[in-house]
Amino acid sequence: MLKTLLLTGTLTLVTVARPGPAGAMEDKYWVGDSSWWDYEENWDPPGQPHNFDTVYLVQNDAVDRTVWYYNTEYPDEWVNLLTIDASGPGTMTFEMTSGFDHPLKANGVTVGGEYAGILEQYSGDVTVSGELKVGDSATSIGTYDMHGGSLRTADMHVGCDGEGALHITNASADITVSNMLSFGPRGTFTAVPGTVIHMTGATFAIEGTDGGSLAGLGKVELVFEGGVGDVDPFEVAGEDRGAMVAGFFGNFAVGGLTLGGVDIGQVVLAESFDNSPGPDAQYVKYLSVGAGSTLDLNGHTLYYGVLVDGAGAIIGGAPVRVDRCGDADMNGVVDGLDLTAVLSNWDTTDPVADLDGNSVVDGLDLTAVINNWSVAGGAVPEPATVLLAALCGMAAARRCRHR
Ligand SMILES: [Ca+2]
Ligand SMILES: [Ca+2]
Ligand SMILES: [Ca+2]
Repeated sequence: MLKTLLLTGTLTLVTVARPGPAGAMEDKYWVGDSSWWDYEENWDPPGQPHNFDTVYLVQNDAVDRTVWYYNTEYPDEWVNLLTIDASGPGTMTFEMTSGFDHPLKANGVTVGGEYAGILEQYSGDVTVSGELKVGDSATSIGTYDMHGGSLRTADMHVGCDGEGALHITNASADITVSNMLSFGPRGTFTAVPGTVIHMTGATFAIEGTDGGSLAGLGKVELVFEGGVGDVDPFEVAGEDRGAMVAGFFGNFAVGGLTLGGVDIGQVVLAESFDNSPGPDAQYVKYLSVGAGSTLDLNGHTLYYGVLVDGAGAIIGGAPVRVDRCGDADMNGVVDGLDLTAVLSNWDTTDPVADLDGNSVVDGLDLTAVINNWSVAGGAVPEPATVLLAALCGMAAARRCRHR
């Protein structure tokens, strides 16, 4: 629709010049319907927010509104708190529109404060010096869909006390959290493979008890790179299902835990919340502890599928390698992709294809693929995937007992 409007000229981008010097900080309320951020008449008091104004994208009627962000007038100025919150049946969506790479700088952003709010980011750079809260109070529903662009925030809380959803639909989304990334009791998270979240001094916290609601964790790589003066707690959240691939599904498993990026990373496993039955354990598909980095298990159980890099220090216990049962890429299906991984890395030390962990890709790894062959090339629905993983785990247990 937006493109249509632009092409037909029914909506013309006009940046309204504000005469005179910048005024004092104000409370700015959206009073327009769906329209552009920089149109003066959409605001009460009139004028595009800037200069640490407190911004309310709120409404209480049945109209669905989208506020398209367009800011060439004050690209370097900050707003104080931006709140996106609809109390009526209509939706309130704040959209960082595709093709307009305009920066948004805020002390804080609340998506769903007491009611419901939606943030759709296709483009542009969001910088938050304090808290980005998605689903703040108990009555709120917040949704943050990130399709591109960048986010730099001190804190990101997905589901503070309310329902908060984070959906990352494009691996090009550039995300850095510098103080805390938390998922609350009603937080949900989905992501596409290849998603990376940079943790530059950030605690990782989970308060939920349903691993399936945070399935995105299994797709994301968390890169801890806070430097020498920083040690980041990491909440251990999964159910201890033993050294089996079943631990990777619906169980708070993280796709990649990487220590060391632009700087070294130091992480200490922590148990602040009882997320799962029994003592919590953490599953990680790809574990990398780079030279100079330190991972402190702190007495907790950490399972991993592939040790990508172990040049750094691992203290406080020893991580346990999961028997991947032929599932080289840990996607819950043993199929042609796993076979290709083994054959294309034949006679190398490739850690992904080295299924049995004997440091060479050979007939033993090929046998693991063949013996656990599950579905011939087809994708299977999630429940079946979990079942296959569980069966695979059971098979592994039987083999272990036979040894
Ligand atoms: Ca826990
Ligand atoms: Ca597989
Ligand atoms: Ca091997």
